[in-house]
Amino acid sequence: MSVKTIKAAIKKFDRFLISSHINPEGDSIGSQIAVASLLRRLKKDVVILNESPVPHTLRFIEGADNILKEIPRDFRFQAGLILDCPDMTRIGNVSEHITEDNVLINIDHHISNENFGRFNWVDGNVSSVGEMIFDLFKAFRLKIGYNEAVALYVAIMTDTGSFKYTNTTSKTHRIASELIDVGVKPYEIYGRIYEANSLQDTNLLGEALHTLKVTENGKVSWLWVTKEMLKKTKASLEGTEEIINFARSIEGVEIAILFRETGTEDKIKVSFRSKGKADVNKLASFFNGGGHATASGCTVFGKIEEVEKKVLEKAQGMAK
Ligand SMILES: [Mn+2]
Repeated sequence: MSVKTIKAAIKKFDRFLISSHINPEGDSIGSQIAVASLLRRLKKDVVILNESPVPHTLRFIEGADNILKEIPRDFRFQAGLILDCPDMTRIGNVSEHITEDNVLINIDHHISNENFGRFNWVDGNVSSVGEMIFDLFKAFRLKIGYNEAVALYVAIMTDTGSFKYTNTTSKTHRIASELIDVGVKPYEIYGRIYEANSLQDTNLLGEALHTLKVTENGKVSWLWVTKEMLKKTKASLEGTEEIINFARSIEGVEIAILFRETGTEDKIKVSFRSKGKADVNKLASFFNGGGHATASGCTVFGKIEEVEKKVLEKAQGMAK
């Protein structure tokens, strides 16, 4: 399906529930805020509902305060607009509010997307849902305002690793350029998000780097974040997502892996990053996870040492 079909679908309904995945990042938060603004300009009733809170580095985005954790009691909606989610389990407890009567509109860029909606606009070739929402503004012939531009810029900047991942295209830059023309200041947005780490999170990075290892052939690197480290540094789990980039940045590495102990016993969160050669969506799908070819994740049950062994075996098979 294309942006045109989604435009036609949106026109049919008046009341929307917008949601996105648990543990949200820049693309999910920025895209939700931008599309909510678009719908309100079309005189639609809109509620954004997320299971998880907005990470503190993203709270500066105008409209972030309007993301709710509980649905207003009298709010009835016709359509659920689900962003940046490969499947419906990713919206967590928000799914409890969705009934058979609700039409789902699915806008996503994960190649592993299950096309769970009545309307599915899924494009695995775009950097971010932010780019897709930009196209939606164009389809409705709406001039993008400053706050909308900031939200979209955040979505695109974060999902492209600040315009350096393989998903960054000339169109990505053309969109960014247009958003800058609206008034977005790249240094300001970058500073807000990437130069606002807490001392605790930086100390955690130090701890995690002590566990960094690389396979003999140098193609797979990995590190750990344990419960012990989180306790010692008082860091937040929220601040751990960027740590994997240090493993990825080593010369010759093709696959980087981060193993994180969660609060739950023997449940390990595993994140993967690839520099482009290895398809880590495939790697994650061995363990019932998914994502993109260059960034993906899964949850594996077991002790961290056991999970490391299992996952490394598969990863090494893919990066020989
Ligand atoms: Mn995304």
